[in-house]
Amino acid sequence: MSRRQGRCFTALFLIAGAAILAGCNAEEYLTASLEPTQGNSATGEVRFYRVDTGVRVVASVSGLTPGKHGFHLHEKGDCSAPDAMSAGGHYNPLGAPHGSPDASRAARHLGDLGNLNADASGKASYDRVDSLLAYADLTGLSVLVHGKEDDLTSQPAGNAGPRIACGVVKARE
Ligand SMILES: [Cu+2]
Repeated sequence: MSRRQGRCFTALFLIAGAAILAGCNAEEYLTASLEPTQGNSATGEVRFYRVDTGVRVVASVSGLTPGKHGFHLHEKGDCSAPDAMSAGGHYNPLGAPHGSPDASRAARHLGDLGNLNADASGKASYDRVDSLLAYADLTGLSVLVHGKEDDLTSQPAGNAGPRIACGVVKARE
C-alpha cells in the first residue's frame, strides 16, 4: 500500500467512526411543542418514543390551572385557529367511542391519552407507554390540552371543555 492510500484509509476509518458515534447519539423521537390558544397560558412539550411495547408518551406542561386537564391526540396537524378547533376531533381511525387510555382498542379513541394532572404550581408531567398507538402513524397529528378534566366517559370527547394548548406532532429536528 502506498503512503497516499494509507492516508486515505485512515481518513475513511475516522469518518466511519464519527458516523457510528453520531448514530449512537441520535435518539429518535417525535415531538409536539404545545403553544397556548387565545386567552390561555399553557405551554410545554410532548415526546413520543418508539418502544417494544408500543409508544412511550412523555409530556411536560406548565401554565395550567391545578387539577386535571383532558389530553388527546387530535386528527389534524393544524393549530392555526385561535381556539385550535382547526385540529379537528380526536384521532380515531377505528371509529370507536371515547374512553379511557386503558380501555381496549374497541372502547377508546386511539387519541385518548386521558388527563394531565397539574400540581399547585400549574405544572404537569406525564409518562406512559401506550400499547395501541403506532409510532409510524403519529406524524402530522396534533396534541391538545383542554381546560377541564376528561371524564373518560362522555361522548364524543369526555366533556373536557375548551382547547387551551395545541401542538403538531413532528419528527425531532
Ligand atoms: Cu381533545
